[in-house]
Amino acid sequence: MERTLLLIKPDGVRRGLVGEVLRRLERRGFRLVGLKMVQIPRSVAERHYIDHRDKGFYENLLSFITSGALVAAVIQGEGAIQVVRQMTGATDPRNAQPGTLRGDFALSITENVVHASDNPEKAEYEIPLFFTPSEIYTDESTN
Ligand code: 3AN
Repeated sequence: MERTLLLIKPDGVRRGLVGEVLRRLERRGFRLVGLKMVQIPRSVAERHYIDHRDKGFYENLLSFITSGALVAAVIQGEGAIQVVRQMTGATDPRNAQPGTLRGDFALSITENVVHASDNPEKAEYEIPLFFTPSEIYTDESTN
């Protein structure tokens, strides 16, 4: 079964959107198999955003993502990577469709509420940055 990493970024936590985001994902039929609140150190943020290290917005991005607690979740289900990305909406919230998380809750490209892995290789890279294997609850262990 496919798994993806979903982050509710510090702005989403500060604005009280944790329940709303998780509710939408669960209602869609996905299962939460990992969940934690954590303020990540710069070293984890650097690894998470390694693809953006040469971009002009990189330092801003790092200071924002480390600015407060975030909620990290491992979401499991059929087509999780693609479907959760669709539910997230476009990176620039001005282009995000209404009905998506960013389309409903964001206007800023930096403070855009959520992150979701954008392909299987990324999901495989990102999940272990936030979760050890024993923090992921498989069907067997939760049934
Ligand atoms: P997504 O989060 O939709 O996968 P990415 O991976 O292209 O988008 O970008 C990662 C994060 O970097 C975005 N969520 C956003 O916070 C930030 N970001 C991307 N593009 C810009 C930009 N042009 N200006 C400022 N921040 C940006």
